[in-house]
Amino acid sequence: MRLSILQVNSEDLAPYAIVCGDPFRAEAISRKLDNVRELAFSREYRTFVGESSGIPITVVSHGVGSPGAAVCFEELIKGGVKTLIRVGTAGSYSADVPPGSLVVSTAAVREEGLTRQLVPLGFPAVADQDVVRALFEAAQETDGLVQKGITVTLDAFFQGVEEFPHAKYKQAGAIAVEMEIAALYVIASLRGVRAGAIVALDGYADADLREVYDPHTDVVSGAIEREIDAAITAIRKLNAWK
Ligand code: R1X
Repeated sequence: MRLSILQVNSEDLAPYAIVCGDPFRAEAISRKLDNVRELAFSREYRTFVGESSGIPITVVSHGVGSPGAAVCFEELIKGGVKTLIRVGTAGSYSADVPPGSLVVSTAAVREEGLTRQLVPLGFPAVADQDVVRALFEAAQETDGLVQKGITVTLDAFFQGVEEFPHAKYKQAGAIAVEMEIAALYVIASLRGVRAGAIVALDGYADADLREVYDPHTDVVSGAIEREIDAAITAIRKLNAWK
């Protein structure tokens, strides 16, 4: 089957997919795999396939924000992908998890506009528990802080006249905020596949903690390297557990 937006053939995809926002990060992830092929680069969606320890893995970029990312997730699932792991970045809500830390998202607050067009708001955006366990174990094997917990998915990156809802979700126990995980988790549940997400914290979302937002630091690059390694290791664990 030809996937019309990703511009790839489903026969070329692997059942395990690592997804990330940035097309250049997709390339960086693919460089950690063996026998890599670039399948397509269509809009923001750049698709590779490769292998780790003989396990075929697809790597695809999904761009910024839930609606565009959802197109990618839906086409991957139509194409036969059964496990999706998002490797991303997020803003921290707490000095307990400073920039450079990793967070495995157990569930996401649906503060975006896409998923309410798919299913009522009472439906949870929740990760697959095996994927969470594999990601958390793999991240703990890397050198640095890792936590798991609830993350928030927003649409707005820059603030308008409305207040961001950070304070209430921080008070409720959420630990980080980003822009795609709720879409991934809701779509995975609706379509009957597994999903999980790991994010590298690249700054503080909380205005009280934030200074200048600069995600281009060595600390953040190191965390991104660690989360990529954790995602690949997590796939090896999941493949061994089945
Ligand atoms: O999810 C967020 C979005 O894709 C995190 O980083 C991007 C914005 O810089």
